[in-house]
Amino acid sequence: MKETKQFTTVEQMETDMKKLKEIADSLNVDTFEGRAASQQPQCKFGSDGVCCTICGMGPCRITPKAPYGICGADEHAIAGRNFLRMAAAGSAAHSDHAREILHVLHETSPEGPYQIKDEAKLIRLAAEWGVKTEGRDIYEVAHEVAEIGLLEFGKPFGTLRNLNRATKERQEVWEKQGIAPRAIDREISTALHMSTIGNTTDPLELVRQAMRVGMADGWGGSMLGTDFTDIIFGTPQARGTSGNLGVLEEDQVNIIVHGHNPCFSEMIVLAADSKEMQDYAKSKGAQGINISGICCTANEVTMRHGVKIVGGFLQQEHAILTGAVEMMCVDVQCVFPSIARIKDCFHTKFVTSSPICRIPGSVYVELSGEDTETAYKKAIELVKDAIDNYQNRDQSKVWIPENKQDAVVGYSTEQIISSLDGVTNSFVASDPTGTYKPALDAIRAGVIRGAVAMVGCNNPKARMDHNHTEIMKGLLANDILIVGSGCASQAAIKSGFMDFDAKEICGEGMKRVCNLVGIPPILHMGACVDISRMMLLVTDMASEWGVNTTDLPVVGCAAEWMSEKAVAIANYVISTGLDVFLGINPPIMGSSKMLEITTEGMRDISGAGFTYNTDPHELVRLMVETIEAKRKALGI
Ligand code: SF4
Ligand code: MSK
Repeated sequence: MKETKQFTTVEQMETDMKKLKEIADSLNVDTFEGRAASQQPQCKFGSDGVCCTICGMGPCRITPKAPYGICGADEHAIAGRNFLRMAAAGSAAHSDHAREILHVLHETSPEGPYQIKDEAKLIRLAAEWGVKTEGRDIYEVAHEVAEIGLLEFGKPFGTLRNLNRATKERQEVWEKQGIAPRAIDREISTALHMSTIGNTTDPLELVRQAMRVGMADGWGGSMLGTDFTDIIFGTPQARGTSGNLGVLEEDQVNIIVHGHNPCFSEMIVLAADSKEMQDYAKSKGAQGINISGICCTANEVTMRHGVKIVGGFLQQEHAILTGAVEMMCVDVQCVFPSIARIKDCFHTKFVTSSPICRIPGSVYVELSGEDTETAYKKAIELVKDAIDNYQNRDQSKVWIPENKQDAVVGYSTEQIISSLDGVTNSFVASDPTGTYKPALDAIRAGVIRGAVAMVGCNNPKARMDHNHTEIMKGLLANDILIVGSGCASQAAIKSGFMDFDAKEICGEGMKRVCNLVGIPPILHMGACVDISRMMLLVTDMASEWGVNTTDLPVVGCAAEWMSEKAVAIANYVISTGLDVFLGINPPIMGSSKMLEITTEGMRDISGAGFTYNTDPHELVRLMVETIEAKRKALGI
């Protein structure tokens, strides 16, 4: 008889983290736990969103005794403007990342180092955008498509071309409600302009622009980023990997990639895979080169190469504290500047690569989208440097936790259709016009009750991965399918919930579906930008079913979010018609109107809204309630 699967509990992960924190303490270096403690109590004005620093007359803080800022703005205006600025910053981060990818696409060539891996996807996109492909060189097509894509950032007229991909109903809602995004940069600029001193103070209109700038991310920057990353590096397919701090290897050269934009990490993976570097590592006494990743760069390279996941956002410092890391290579976003201090206690080299993410104490090796020719050469030099650094590792300082779990990752929409087609239809990879029918049938029959997109970060305001994993267990037990991205996905990987064997924690219906389709109960859909894949998934499901996206028994959940990007994401998910459940309160609680607008008023705009609750079990109850209510409304 098959043994019962051993999952890794949050308590086990905490034990590992505690031991590594003790190592930090012994070295007299700070980590997030100590810094979070030293920030307590955190400023209530800030956490309620009623502190304004927008102009030089401030800061202004709203209290019962001082109900207005110097300019006369009230708490609703201040919290609304802060909320909008978070959404704008998040949209800027995802979209600028996408712009970089488009520049890389523009530089692709048959000689490399960046090439076209998914020609079929490029041709489909070219056809969608009216770009001639017949008889043309594929790179010529790629460069023209890249130019058109780049125009989406600053075109003076019209709305984003990807909005056409949505259902007719959504397109009409967006148009009617004034949230159909124009050029991406314009929405970010408008958001900043609207929220300067002396402009909009109506919180409803500030939220409306937050939705529009969020849409510029989800259906603009993020969607472009995802499509073109697939075209350059390949559309993800299901593959095996493993995750948690235990993936670091004692007898290999450990290189960690971290951040979001895979252009740098892809080159590192390629370089480390080369025979030249593998042989060089052996010549230096190592058994090989072990690449692992943190945050969304890890999600990108695991989906395309099976690269191991060393951990999520809150484990980046602890990975270095194992003493076993020769080099950490970062690109953009979610990088703790404290890495520069921690690495000084070890032999670890800390390499930054983007002009967007400059950190004192790091080695800077620039890799820009407009100058890609030398990228591979630079990656080879870095990998060689990491190998040379192996001999500097102080074995007496090495402690690698044992916990790690196997996982299956890489569920792009194309892969999901392919898996489903394994049940009923035949699938042609070059033309994924497949069907979600088996999934829809399972939902209609009630075998699966619905689906939840679990996304987002870790946040010291909650126990690391506790909200994620408790919610995952609760949803799966209720026969609710989960699709994941970002650090939420990594929580699932580290716990063992993304393994085929994980179905034993599911209800009977989910178990049957996992067995029949041959999938794990939580599908890894990628990085934060890949939440755009989820938008297309729900759009296609709604179209195939003949209902609106708001009718689907599907919701989103960011149980431990922390980034401004999550605010942008939540706004586009809600604009797409899906309710969003947050496990960390956003900084708006000091405004009764913002609370009302985001939980109720948004429903009048898009048919969906926020629910806030910091108790993961309550969140499960609320999501199940919403899903069941949607089922009832559908008559299923
Ligand atoms: Fe104060 Fe108004 Fe300036 Fe904000 S914009 S800092 S509320 S004066
Ligand atoms: S990496 S944005 S901590 S999910 Fe995308 Fe994780 Fe959140 Fe960064």
